[in-house]
Formats: sequence, C-alpha cells, structure tokens
Amino acid sequence: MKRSLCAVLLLSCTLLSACHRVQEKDTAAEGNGTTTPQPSDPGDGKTLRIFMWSDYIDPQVVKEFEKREGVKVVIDTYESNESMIAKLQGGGASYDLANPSNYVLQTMVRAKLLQPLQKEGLKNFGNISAGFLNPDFDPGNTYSVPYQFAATGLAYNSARYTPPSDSWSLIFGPGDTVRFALLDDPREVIGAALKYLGYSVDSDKVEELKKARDLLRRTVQKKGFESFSGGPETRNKLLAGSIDLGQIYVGDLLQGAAENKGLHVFLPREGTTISTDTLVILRGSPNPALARRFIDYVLEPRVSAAISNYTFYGNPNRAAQAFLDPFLKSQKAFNPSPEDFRTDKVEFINELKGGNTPRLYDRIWTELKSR
Ligand code: N2P
Repeated sequence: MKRSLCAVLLLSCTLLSACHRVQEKDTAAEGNGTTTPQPSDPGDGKTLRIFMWSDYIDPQVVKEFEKREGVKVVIDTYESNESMIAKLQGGGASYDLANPSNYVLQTMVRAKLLQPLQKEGLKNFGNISAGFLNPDFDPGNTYSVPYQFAATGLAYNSARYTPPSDSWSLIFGPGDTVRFALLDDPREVIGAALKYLGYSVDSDKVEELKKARDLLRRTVQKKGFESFSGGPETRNKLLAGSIDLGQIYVGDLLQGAAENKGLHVFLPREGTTISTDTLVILRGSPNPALARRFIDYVLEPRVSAAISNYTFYGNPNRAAQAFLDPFLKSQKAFNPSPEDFRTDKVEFINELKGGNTPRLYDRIWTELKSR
C-alpha cells in the first residue's frame, strides 16, 4: 500500500484521544431553547422519535437537547436506506425524523413519506455550507438539511492482518484467502463492484450491471465471504478477528480506532462511494414542531461540530468548521480533494435513473442476499 495513503488515513491513538477531548468540550450547546412544547404538535410534544443510521450522533448532544427541551429522545437505527424506507412504508412506527441519504430523498418524496421542512423557520439554516445548499436531490431544501457525509473504505486490524495492496481486488480478485464482510447496503456493494470494474456507481448500462452482478455472485460464493454487515458490526468483527477485511463507512471504523490503534481504513485505489445524509421530517411525525427544533439545534455550530468530532464523519456546516478537530479536517472522509471528485476516485451515489434500472439493482441485491 502506498505510504502517502497510509499517512493520510491511518490514525494514532494520541490524536484520537485528543479528538474526544475536543468533542467533550464542544458538546456544551449554544442557544436558549424553550422548554414549552409548541401547541401545534398533535403528539404529546414530550418524546421525539428519530430513525437514524447507526452510531451517527454524539449521545451528549442528544442529552443536551433533552435537557434543554424537557423531552425524551428515542433513537432507532438502520443500516441501509432501503431497510429504512421499507420499515416506514410498513407503518407501525411513528417517527418524527429520519436520516436518508441524498440518493433516496426523491424516492421518499414520491412515496409521500416527507413533509416540507419550512426552512424559513430555522434560525440556523444560514450556517449550512454553500456547496450543500439547494442540492439537485432537493431543490430549495424543501424537505431536507444536510447532516453529515460519508465515504466508504476498506478496513483491517493490523494486529491480525495487513493487506498487501490498496485495491478492491483483495475482495473482488480471484484469490480466496481473505475473510471479509461487505456492507449490508445494496448501493454500496453494487457501487464497489462497479468501481472495481471501472464504471460509475450510478451505472444504468445493462452490460455493466451484468458484469457487476457476475462479479458479486462469485464474490459471495468465496469461502472467505463472512457476511453482509452494518458498519459498527464490521468494526466489531475486525476487533474480534473474525474477518480480515471489511467494507465500511469510514467514520464507523475511525470511531473504533479511538480505542484500538490496530484499526485502519483506506479508500481503495479504483475509487469508492460517498453520500450526503440528511435530516427530514416525516409526513406522519406526531411532533413536527419539536422535530423542527431538533433540526435547528443540530445546525448550531458547536452542536454540529460536536457530532462530527464524535462520529468522524464529514461536516456540511460552514459555521461549525472552526470547532472541528483539526486532525479530522485533514481526513479524506471530511474533505475529499477536488481532484478526488474530478477523477471520480470518490464518486457521489445519485438516485438511479428511472426505467428498468432500479429494478436491475433490486434484482442483483435480492439474489445476493438469498444466496
Ligand atoms: C453511520 C453510517 C453513515 C453513512 N453508521 C451512511 N450513509
């Protein structure tokens, strides 16, 4: 593996402890929130339910909001957009907020799962970095604010295994000596195979998708293939030594590296995926006013920075940048270079074009999961 890549992505324990110290200091949130639930909430205004990616918020930030508002916050987690949408469509759970990625936002709008954000009422909306405002996937930020962004890499535990290269071929190549896990996330897994083959992560070309399907079929038949796992689960498997390599959202790995300096992550040389995760208010939200106050709270500079300093994910809040741990700012997951984007080394996952393409992806994923 190239030294420069290691230098950028490998973390020392000392630096990580420093990050956590900064985070503790930064969790003292600003502002003077009200403790009176707004009468427009048809729910009890006392419990905010959030459906969110796993390990994606600083618990101190949540506690501070509970204290400020005199409410309880309940967070349930998911490992893919698809499973989140399926649960919401299945009904039964009345969440106020969800945390979808950019590429499913319009799918959720079409499925009538979201209500407009009324951003005019958010006093901290102006803190968002210009590059994340008015995005293609949500013109005018009608439904969403950006929360954090996440690149995906390959991780290992050097106490047990050190990869001989920085290539996806460690998993997708012909060899079968490495034990590995893939994310339990269709766009990430199919996207990684497409990148390895030299195609776009959003490919809508049938021939390219067939090649990705064949590659993935062979990959999950390897004896080294251990599981489809969420990020935190993969981190634990690396720590326990039950896998050698894991596809993982970079922040999920770096959170574990704070306690174990054997954990490392790199962006494979053929390129990888990135996505922006958002906060949205669900159409069925029992407490939309409280949900809106939570979004406004998260947009406060110190709160937003505390979340990123804890989770090690990229931060789209201009006013929060000054409070980010300096080490994190140097990380690719935070600041992929313009060159990375220009060369598609780091490629945003976008919503699939209509027609038959979403069905093709679904079919590939269903087959892999039912192997
Ligand atoms: C956190 C995963 C966040 C990134 N566990 C997914 N887009």
